[in-house]
Amino acid sequence: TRLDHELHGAVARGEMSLVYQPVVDLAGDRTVGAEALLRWHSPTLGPVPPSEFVPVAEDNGLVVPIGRYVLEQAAADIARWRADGTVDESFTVAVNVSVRQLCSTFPEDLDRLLEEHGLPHGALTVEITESVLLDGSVFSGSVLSRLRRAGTRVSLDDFGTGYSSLSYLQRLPMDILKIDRSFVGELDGPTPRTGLVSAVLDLARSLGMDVVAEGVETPEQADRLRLLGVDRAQGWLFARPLRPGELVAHLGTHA
Ligand code: G
Ligand code: G
Ligand code: MN
Ligand code: NA
Repeated sequence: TRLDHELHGAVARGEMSLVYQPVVDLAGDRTVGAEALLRWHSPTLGPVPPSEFVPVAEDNGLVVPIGRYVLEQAAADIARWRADGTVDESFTVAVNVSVRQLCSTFPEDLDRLLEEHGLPHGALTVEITESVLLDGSVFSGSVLSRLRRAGTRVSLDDFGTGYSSLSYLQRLPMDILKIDRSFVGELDGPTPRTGLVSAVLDLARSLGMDVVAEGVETPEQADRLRLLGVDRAQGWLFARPLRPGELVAHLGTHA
């Protein structure tokens, strides 16, 4: 296809970039980290969202070099921000990693990259989507264990939209659960549906996991999440995904 064709060489031609969406601590409204989100601006196709090109890149294998670009860019950005005092050592950047990328030489690549930039494993968090659990769970399980032994925190994205059962979560230990925005969206109005968020919180606590709520758009949603005891959140209420320079400016006023 056209998209497949244009995707070849897109990184080398400088068409890819990262934006960062702040993650806030709900108790203090402080920015404690950010999620790196990939952007592709093709000169012929225009902006193409990751939901369209990541699946194609998974199929044609380009997700490996693209994923390497994402890791390298995120590591370089965070190393620079730490060096110039924009962020402190507690600030973490979450990077989305696809199944195919995890199944390559991911842990080794990550170790080398962090060492090159003089970063501890805590500087980057690895975010995987729930569907990874279905897809070769035995292998990704060993990769995840290796990452976590080295000190990398692993986060389960889009939680609640897939099929992960309790037994998966017990067998594949992870550090953070990200509550999908579809559930956060039900926290508005006179009869908010808090049941699912409460259940996820209980589950996370029983497994010793932290929780991040995604897609927070209204003050009402943030208040309900605070009352329920959710630690951290991201969403348009706090900030949209920002270009690196915009994130630095944002941190100047929201750190
Ligand atoms: O804003 P947004 O359209 O960026 O993100 C949509 C989805 O695309 C995210 O939920 C995420 O799962 C995926 N995505 C964004 N950036 C990356 C990336 O760098 N790598 C991978 N594998 N997926 C990403
Ligand atoms: O990794 P993941 O699929 O969760 O990526 C987050 C996606 O959600 C990105 O595409 C991002 O642009 C989008 N997003 C971020 N904040 C909000 C929000 O408050 N509302 C909605 N609807 N989408 C958001
Ligand atoms: Mn994500
Ligand atoms: Na998500």
